[in-house]
Amino acid sequence: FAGVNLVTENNISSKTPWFPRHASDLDSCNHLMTKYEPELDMNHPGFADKAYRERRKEIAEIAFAYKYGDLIPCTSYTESENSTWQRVFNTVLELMPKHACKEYKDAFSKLQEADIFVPHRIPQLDDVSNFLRQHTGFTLRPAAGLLTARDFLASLAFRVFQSTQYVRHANSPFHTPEPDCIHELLGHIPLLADPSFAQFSQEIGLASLGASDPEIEKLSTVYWFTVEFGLCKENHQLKAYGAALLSSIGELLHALSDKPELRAFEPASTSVQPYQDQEYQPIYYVAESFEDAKEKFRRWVSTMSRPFEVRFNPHTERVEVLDSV
Ligand code: TIH
Ligand code: FE2
Repeated sequence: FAGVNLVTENNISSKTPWFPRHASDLDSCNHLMTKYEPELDMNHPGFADKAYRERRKEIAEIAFAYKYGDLIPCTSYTESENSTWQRVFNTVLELMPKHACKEYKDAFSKLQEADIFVPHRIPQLDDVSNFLRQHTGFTLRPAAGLLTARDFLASLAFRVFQSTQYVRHANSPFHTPEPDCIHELLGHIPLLADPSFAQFSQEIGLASLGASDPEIEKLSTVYWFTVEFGLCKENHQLKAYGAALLSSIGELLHALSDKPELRAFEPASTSVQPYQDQEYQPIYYVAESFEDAKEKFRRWVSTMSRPFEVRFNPHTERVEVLDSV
């Protein structure tokens, strides 16, 4: 690291958007995107269901009150919520052996052994957070809904994953247009327990700190086509690793059918591919492996315009800013 200096506050251009420097700064990274809230979106299955909307609000209170260092309060889920979980959980069990990547399956087994993944009850975020901490150092924070890309990606830089805690509407168990805890748990959690994937996720986060708006847009598009909807190869077969595929049997089967277009993951082109988030994707990107995706991502990130580099110090949970000479 010869020639690399820590920069002082003043060396960061005043044009650089604010970004969190310490994990506790994530207390300010909880801005919500309102586009899918059940009150506002007429297509949302909860739009006409007042009790559902009330329940969502009740659970969101936990996230609004949460501060760095708190335990994540338990939610006591209703019988109907647990049964929605069970329906999705059972289909994942059925489809996973054939369609999920190896890393997902391995971590899934560990979550079952730890009694965190069981069919009849929704896991509590605090138990999941402790599990992840022991495997990759990732932890969870409760989120009240879909966050802005900037806030969501920033938390990944600290190995913090912002997770919703409410449950999708009982009428649409197999696909929802917005994240819910079933998506977080069955989609994201297993891979966040995999060291290589955890590293990839953190690097997307680090690249986002202080990035310009157009760069954030590109990074969140890469996130979309990898972490959410990614496919990969395994012994010449196509497997799913994207969380939104693994938590939605509807879309998983669509992705692996002959309907969508498949392209090789290439950050420069993937990052500018427009996507839609209401229906199944028409295009998916295929990675050779996590290691290969990470290599390509690193090379592409190094072409971004940010005039400084960052590195995460896990002992202090602080992001250090370095001059990039
Ligand atoms: N479509 C996912 C599901 O049904 O589980 C939820 C989503 C997560 C991110 C985008 S959509
Ligand atoms: Fe997600």
